[in-house]
Amino acid sequence: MLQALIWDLDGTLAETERDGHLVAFNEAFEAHALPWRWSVEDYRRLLQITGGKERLRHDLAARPDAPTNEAEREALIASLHAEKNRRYARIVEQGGIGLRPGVRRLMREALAARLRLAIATTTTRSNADALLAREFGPGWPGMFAAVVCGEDAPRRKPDPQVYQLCLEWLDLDPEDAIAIEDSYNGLAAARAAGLPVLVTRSVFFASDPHSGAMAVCDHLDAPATPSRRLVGAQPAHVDLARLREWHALWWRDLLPSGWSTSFDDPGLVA
Ligand code: XBP
Ligand code: MG
Repeated sequence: MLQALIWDLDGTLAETERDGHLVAFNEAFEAHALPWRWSVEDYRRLLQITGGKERLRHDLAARPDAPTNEAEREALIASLHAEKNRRYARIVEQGGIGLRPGVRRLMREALAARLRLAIATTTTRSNADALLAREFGPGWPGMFAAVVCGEDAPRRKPDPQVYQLCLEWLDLDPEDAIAIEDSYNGLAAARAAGLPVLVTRSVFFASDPHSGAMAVCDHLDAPATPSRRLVGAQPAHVDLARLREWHALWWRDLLPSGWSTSFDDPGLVA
């Protein structure tokens, strides 16, 4: 029985990377009087590294003008990351981001049907708090049964840790929930935790493979394509009735038939 929707945050709830983190990283470089800037194309490549500090560490490793002393480099990474998060929160508080189409509608629908909502993100908790407070107001903690962030799950996606912890906090099995993700790393993490995944493509991950997804869409108000093993029409948008239908098919027909649901099973390409 479907009991919860587990949402990724960056790229899924909102286009936080393009409109928030990238802008804030570049502002942080400037505030530190560093000549470094990331272009949109640089950032698309860097997003293969999940986690803002990890992304900085990866980038600095290739910069001849970054500190060579490890302690100094780590101190710079920590300082840049803290500055980036302060600036990110300011962008969010000023309303510079906003939810993606259909997110609020599907959340309301799920809550009205007494499903639980949860967040499974690798971002820092202060970033999640800023976005959720801005979009849902001061009562936002009452909307979510679990909010698992980067500090809680240090092993970054595609490691399943953040999803496993989320299921643990919800006291649910993977059969009881659906994950909603935008990136292949996120899809892989959720699938490795045993969850069926709806992929809602974001700007930076639009061409990521979505092999193993339960269904894929450009956003929740757009038509969705279910995995070809889930027989059914292409709905005009993603609503709870359709998610319930796919979820039931996923577990009732797909698994007992002996098909593998590993995320690289080519038979599961949507
Ligand atoms: C999100 C991330 C995060 C954000 C930045 O990935 O990788 O690192 O880019 O946040 P996902 P921090 O959507 O797969 O959870 O700087 O706080 O890490
Ligand atoms: Mg994401």
